[in-house]
Amino acid sequence: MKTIDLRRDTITLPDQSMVAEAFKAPLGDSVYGEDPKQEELEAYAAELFGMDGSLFVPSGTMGNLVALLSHTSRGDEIIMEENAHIGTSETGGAACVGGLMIRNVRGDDGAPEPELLAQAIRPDNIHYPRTSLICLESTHYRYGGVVPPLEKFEAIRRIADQRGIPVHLDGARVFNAAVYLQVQVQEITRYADSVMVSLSKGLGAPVGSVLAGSRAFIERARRYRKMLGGGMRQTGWLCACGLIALSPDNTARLEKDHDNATLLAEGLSKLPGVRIDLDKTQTNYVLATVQSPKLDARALVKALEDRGVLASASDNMIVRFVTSKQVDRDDILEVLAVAEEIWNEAVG
Ligand code: TLP
Repeated sequence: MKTIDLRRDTITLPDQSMVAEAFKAPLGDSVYGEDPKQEELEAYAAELFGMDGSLFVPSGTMGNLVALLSHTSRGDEIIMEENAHIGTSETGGAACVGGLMIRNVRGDDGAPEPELLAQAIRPDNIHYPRTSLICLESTHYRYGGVVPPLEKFEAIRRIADQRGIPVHLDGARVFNAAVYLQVQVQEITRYADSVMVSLSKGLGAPVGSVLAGSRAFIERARRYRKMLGGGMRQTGWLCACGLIALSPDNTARLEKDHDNATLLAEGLSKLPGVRIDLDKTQTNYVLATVQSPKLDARALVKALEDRGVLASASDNMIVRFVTSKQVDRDDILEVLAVAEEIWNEAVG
C-alpha cells in the first residue's frame, strides 16, 4: 500500500539534483571559514534576505536561540505573539539558556497586535526587566501556516524603531509567506533586524537553517553558534543542498504545495461535519475541525492511516494536513477519495 504523508513538511527528502550536487561539493573546516560551500551559502542567503551576513546552523531551533542570545542579556524580557514557536515549541531555550523572560501578546493573525505590543514594552525603571527584543513569525506555525499582513509588520517596526528595540523574524517558512503575498522575500525580511529561515522544511534540504543579520549581529551570533555546538566542520554537502533549496525555481515551487493544500481544503470542507476556514488556508497547512458525532479527529486520523494516509490530530477536534513536495495533485485526489469512503462508511 502506498503511503501519502501529510503529517509535516519536515519529512521532505533531497531530490536527485541535491544528491548529485552534494557529493560533488568540496569540503573544508567551516569553523575556520574554510568550507567553500558554507561560505557560498552564507553569502548568498545574506544577499537574498537583504542583510550584511548570514550563518548556516543545524536547525531552526538553534538559529532562533542564537538570535535571542545575540540580541539580549540575561534577565531581559522579550515580546512575542502568545502562540509563537519560539515560546511554545523550542523547549524553553530562551529561559534555560538565555535567562530570558517571555512576555506574550495576543495576535489573531499570528503577529502581536501593535497597540498591545506598544503597551507591553517596559518603561525604563530600575524595577523592571529590560525589553530587549520583539519576535515575529511568518508563516505562523500554530495557526496553520497563516501569513500576518505586512501592514502589521510595518506598524510593529515603527514601534520598535521609536523604542530602540530590535526585531527578530522566525521565518522558518518565510518563502511560503512570500509566495502567498506574491512578493520578493526581502519585502518581508526588511521589517526585521535578523531572520532565521529553514532549508529543511518545504524547501527540501536534508538539514539546516540560515540566520541572517547585520555585521555586528553576525559577529556575536558566530560565537554563540560555536558555543551551542553549531560549528559543524565539513558542512559542504549539506550547504550544497541548501544552495539548491534557496534557488529561485525551488522557492517558487512552494506554490504547488499551496495549490495542493487549497484543493484538499476545498474537497474536505464538502464533507458533512467538517469545517475548514478556507480564508486561513493560505499556504501548505490545512486545519480541519471535525464535528461529526460518529467520527472525531483522532478516529479520522486512525481511519486514514489504515488506508495509507498520514495526518495528525492536535486534539479530538482538529486534524492537521501539511502538503510538501513529497505529495502531488494525484495524491491529494486520492486522499479526497479515501476521506469520502471513510465518511460514507462511518457517517453516511
Ligand atoms: N517546527 C516543527 C516542530 O517543532 C513542531 C515542525 O514540525 O514543523 N520555527 C517554526 C515556525 C517552526 O515551525 C519550527 C519547526 C522551528 C522554528 C524549528 O525548526 P527546527 O525543527 O529546524 O528546529
